[in-house]
Amino acid sequence: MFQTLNGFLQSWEYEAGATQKLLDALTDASLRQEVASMDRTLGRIAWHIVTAIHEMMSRTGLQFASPGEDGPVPTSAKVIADAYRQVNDAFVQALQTQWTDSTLKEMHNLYGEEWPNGITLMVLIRHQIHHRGQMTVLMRQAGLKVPGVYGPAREEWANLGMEAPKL
Ligand code: NI
Repeated sequence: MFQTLNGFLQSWEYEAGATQKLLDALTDASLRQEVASMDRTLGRIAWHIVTAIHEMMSRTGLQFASPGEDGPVPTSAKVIADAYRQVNDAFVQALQTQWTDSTLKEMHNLYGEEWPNGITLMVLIRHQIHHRGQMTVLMRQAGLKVPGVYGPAREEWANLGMEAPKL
């Protein structure tokens, strides 16, 4: 649970930056990558990450512009990556202008439970991490280079003058 708005914003800056790097690495063809025909494609997961910020945070009364969950998934990777950039900027600006530290203790109904906003922000981060992990697997399967998130990806070890650890 976040106690201060600044504490969240500092964590979120890194998380949103890592998400943006992944979205910027997508190609149009890769959006069709899927684990199985019953599962979400890479494009659908990426778009879910974009729209989930507003889907979740609007339940707290926070107001900012975002595409909705229900529209069709864009077929352009650039459209998805640019949408995340815009939604994220609007989200951060909304937090900075509409919330203070004390707003984090306010309770709202999220999916049938009462959560303080400080918890909702933590869940937002965890939800994004969960889907970002799914994305990195599908990105490898689609033959894309995957940027490192919490440490170097395979190709990035060489830039550090090191060999990737073998398992
Ligand atoms: Ni989800």
